Amino acid sequence: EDGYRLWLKYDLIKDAGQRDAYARSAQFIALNGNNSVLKAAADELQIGLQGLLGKSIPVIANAGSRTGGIVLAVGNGPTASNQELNAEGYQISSQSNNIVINGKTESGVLYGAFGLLRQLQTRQPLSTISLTSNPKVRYRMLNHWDNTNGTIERGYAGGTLWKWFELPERLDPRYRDYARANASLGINGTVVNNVNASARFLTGEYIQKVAALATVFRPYGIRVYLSVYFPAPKTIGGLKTADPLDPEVRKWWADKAKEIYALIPDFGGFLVKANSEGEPGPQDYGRNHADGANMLAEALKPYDGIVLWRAFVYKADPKADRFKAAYEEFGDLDGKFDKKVIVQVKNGPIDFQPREPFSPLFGKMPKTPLAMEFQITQEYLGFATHMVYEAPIFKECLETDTYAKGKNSTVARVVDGSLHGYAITAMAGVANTGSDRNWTGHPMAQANWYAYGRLAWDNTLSAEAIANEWIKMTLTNEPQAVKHIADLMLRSREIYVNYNTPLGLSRPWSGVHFAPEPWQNKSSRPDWTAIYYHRADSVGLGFDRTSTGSNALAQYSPEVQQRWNNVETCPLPYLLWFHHVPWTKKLTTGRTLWDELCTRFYTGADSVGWMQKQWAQVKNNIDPETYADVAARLETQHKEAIWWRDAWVLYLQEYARQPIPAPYKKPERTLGEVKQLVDIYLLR
Ligand code: BDP
Repeated sequence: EDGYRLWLKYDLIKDAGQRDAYARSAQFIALNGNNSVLKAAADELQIGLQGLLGKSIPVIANAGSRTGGIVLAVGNGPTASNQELNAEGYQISSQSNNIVINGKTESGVLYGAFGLLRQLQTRQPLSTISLTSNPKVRYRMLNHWDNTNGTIERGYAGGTLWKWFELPERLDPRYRDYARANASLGINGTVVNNVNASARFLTGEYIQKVAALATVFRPYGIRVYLSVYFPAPKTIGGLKTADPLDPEVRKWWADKAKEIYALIPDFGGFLVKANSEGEPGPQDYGRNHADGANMLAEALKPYDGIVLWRAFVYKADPKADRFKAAYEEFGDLDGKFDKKVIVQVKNGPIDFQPREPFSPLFGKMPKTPLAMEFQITQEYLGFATHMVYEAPIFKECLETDTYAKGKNSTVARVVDGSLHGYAITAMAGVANTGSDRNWTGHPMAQANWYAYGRLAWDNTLSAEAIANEWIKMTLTNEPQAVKHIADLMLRSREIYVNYNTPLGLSRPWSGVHFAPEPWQNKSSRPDWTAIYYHRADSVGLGFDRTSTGSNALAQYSPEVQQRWNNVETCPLPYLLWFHHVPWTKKLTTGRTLWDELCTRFYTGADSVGWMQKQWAQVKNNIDPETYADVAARLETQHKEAIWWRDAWVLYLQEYARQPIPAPYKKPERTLGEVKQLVDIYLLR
């Protein structure tokens, strides 16, 4: 078992009785016509049923009076009513002794086919099946940070999946499997290249390559998008400026869009990182984000494409609080964007930390559709050696109340449009896929791709339900083992936070975002040092964002402020995000800040030992290769968790000047020794 098949394993169901019961309901697949999306649906059902039932199931053109099969139906189909369906939703029901998969569109049927297979994979009964499922947001995307040279920014599972040097002529079979995996979750958009974009992607040469990828993705309901380099009209267009208000620049983009749509008629649109981390943008010409985004929207006007304009911006100002930057730049532009524009906001105000409060922008822009950007790749979550199940991170953000329109104005409702009635809605996940045979490096990181996709489809699913599905489809159906693994997954994020950034600490790293470096104090920008974020001093620890400090809290609704701006009542997970807390301050746990920090660092690192034991319990239920892979990675994780703990406690101890509280033992190494380890790690 090499993990290549992801959650689409379709291994033979061992229980013959169950297999027969399923087989009685799946004697044929009826499909009228030769639409390529429907064909993909029927193909998948054939592959899946062949594996699960050990039988080859015929595809027939029309069920006629036959019963005991699966009928794919588009439009009004034979179901009683599909009023409850939106464009990509599906309904699976039992009718006249057939299982009917009904969708308003072919894509709906495709998602229904995967939905039906999921029922078998998780061993649900089929005889009485009746389910309706609709995606909650319209654009459910993966963002690949892939470069022309084959590398992936913040990718930890090998190189890019896209073989640029072979495209457009050769289509790697893997592209189709990638598309199948995404379609199984309902992901319908792929941004193929890095947000730090090369202008090369807009050349004729690359548009052809991307068009070739699009032909493979199309039958799976997936549209391709490009990240664009804002000054491309200058770099590859030979113009003197990239000013978005310049008529020639506007014409260049309009022509470029035309060229793209001629080759990719269902092209999805543009993703833009501008005036962010050194990337050029409209501000270079005295214009604002809306000017830039609206110009691109105008270029896309004749077509069914959108502009995803990122709000990940902050300036190198030593006095500013980076936390506030996006809100300050975007807040006043609410209502100024073209209706084809959606502003893509990272879940937190800083940058994909193990735990962040939600970005205040989600409570601010009622007139501007906001897309959620989550990071699936584990940039700040231990790359591909630490096991961190991310659904709890995504859920925590989605479920937080912004109070934008009073109680129950959750981030989820902002993003899915139900709060403000956004015309377009989107969710983006920064992909964790790469050329590794198992796609994601850490076998358990497949669950993060899975969980992201499931939540993009339906933000009400629970982290636990998603974990259970994924485990059953991927690892084992044995109930006790499923329980053990789910428990492990569901606790993994909190464990990581405990040894890594407890109580609301953030960014204790330098450029590589892996090794502990809370002492790091030199960089080309103050906000690229660790000390900028944790603010340890002789008095205490944490970033004061109340009115006595940066007052970033003022960017939230009064109800949110009330919860977070009092150090006595601020929830501990967010404490140091908002408060500079004295080392000796008693927290609600009854311990002082210093003791509580130590407790978290130590229990966090110890808990990885618990994770190893928990994993060992399922040894007999898991394929041996996967078992050994995860066990080995957990061993590394344990070693590194202790490394993290030691780095933090020894460093902070210099400020807190207190002993490590009992029963915890003093680290076996000195701060100097830990620093040396990190220096070696950072050597190139
Ligand atoms: C940060 C990454 C950087 C990305 C940037 C972004 O460290 O590589 O380019 O985000 O999202 O997390 O633009």
